[in-house]
Amino acid sequence: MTTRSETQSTLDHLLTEIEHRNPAQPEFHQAAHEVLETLAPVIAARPEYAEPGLVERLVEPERQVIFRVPWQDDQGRVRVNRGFRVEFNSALGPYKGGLRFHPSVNLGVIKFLGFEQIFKNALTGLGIGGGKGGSDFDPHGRSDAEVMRFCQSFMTELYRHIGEHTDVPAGDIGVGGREIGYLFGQYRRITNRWEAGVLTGKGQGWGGSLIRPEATGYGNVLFAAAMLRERGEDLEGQTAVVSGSGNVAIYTIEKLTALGANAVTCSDSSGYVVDEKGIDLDLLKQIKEVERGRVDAYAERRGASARFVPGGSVWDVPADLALPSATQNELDENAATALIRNGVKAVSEGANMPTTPEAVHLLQQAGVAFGPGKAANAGGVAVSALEMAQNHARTAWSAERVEEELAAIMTSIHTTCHETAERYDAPGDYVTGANIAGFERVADAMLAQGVI
Ligand code: NDP
Ligand code: 2IT
Repeated sequence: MTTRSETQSTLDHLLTEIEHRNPAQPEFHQAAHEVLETLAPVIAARPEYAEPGLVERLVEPERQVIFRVPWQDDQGRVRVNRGFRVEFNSALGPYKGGLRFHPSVNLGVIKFLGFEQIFKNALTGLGIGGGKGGSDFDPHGRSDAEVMRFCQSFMTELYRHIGEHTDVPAGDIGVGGREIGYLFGQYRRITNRWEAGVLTGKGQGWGGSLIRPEATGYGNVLFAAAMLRERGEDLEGQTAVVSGSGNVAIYTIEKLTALGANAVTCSDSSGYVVDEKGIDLDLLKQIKEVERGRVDAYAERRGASARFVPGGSVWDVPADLALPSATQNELDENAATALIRNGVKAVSEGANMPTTPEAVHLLQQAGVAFGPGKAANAGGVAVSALEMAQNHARTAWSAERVEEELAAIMTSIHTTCHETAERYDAPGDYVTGANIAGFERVADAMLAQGVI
């Protein structure tokens, strides 16, 4: 029987090896650290998980594709971007995970996202493996025609690697309904197949699921509510700070408002808006979803209750709840200190890895309920899997049915994380609970399927 400390030193050795084998990929190192630092108790307790090579296989993607994406801008100039798809783990089902179009995308970013996705998808309890992709293409300021040509070029390579039983991409930063439409069209043209289940997040008239656009934000609010319930509280009357103003942020604010909380902020890379009366969602949707504008326009048009703060940290705004919904490492030690000083009760991650490890530590030490993204934002990919189920059955469920299933999945993820944390002597530690529960499900499938 190996002890926890012997197991931890084996894992530490592996982490050093990961850093050497994957140079210049700090986000991937960070994601691997965050998971491997919590697995010693389960590996020490269950000898089958100490099998040589199991964790080593888990941290090595099954396949990584990198490709050139040439396209012409509206002036006829040829532009060249880089495309990625990292197919990380398919023990539980076809690779599943979004595509991110953002200038900061590189292989390390896609690997961190793909690695997180393995555990997140396992936690949903559904049959989906982990993958992620994207490009360093920046859609900001590009015309619809440019975005279409880019998506068509991107898919002209990606189509070889995906399929409803193989790998099923969806949206992420910079990829929403418009991009999924162009990508699906090109896939259909090249393959001459109506293969609805090859992409999720499709339009509702042509194979998309109701509630998929809302699912990540709604799910995160349900997860936050479940954490509060554990402490004998609910959302009613709580003030919430939300970062971002894209898909996840908008539907986080919508659900918070519906459940009686007051969401007072949103942000983008130019700064943040604070609105004492609570964010006016019709106005925010008009500016962001229709006009594709910036958040300062919200403050200009809203009137006296709102102001725009250029730059600055949204986490300085006093609140009971914080729901980071923009990007990785957006909530650091200083932000955590400000939130704690202002009496925050819960932080629930809508984005992937938005809280730095130091900030997570501070929040947990201060007794703040902390919901890690791989549990709290799993509602989006869960409804993607429900979209795949509807596509497979050539049917469409009602919004009520999808929302009921989403709520049941989020409750089950919360319970699983909570109970797993207790089982491994870390009561209330959702990070440990999520990592161990996700790991157990994937590891069991990998062990059963042999060394591949
Ligand atoms: P969107 O593209 O719809 O919105 C992203 C928002 O975050 C924008 O307001 C954007 O502002 C801001 N943002 C992005 N990058 C940065 C940056 N480097 N610095 C400051 N602000 C930034 O993306 P989503 O809402 O879909 O995704 C948000 C987060 O949620 C991501 O971490 C994503 O991985 C995660 N997620 C998404 C899911 C989904 O279903 N869409 C599911 C689970 C997690 P600006 O326009 O100025 O860049
Ligand atoms: O990070 C994520 O879970 C997503 N971007 C959604 C993935 C999906 O396949 O719906």
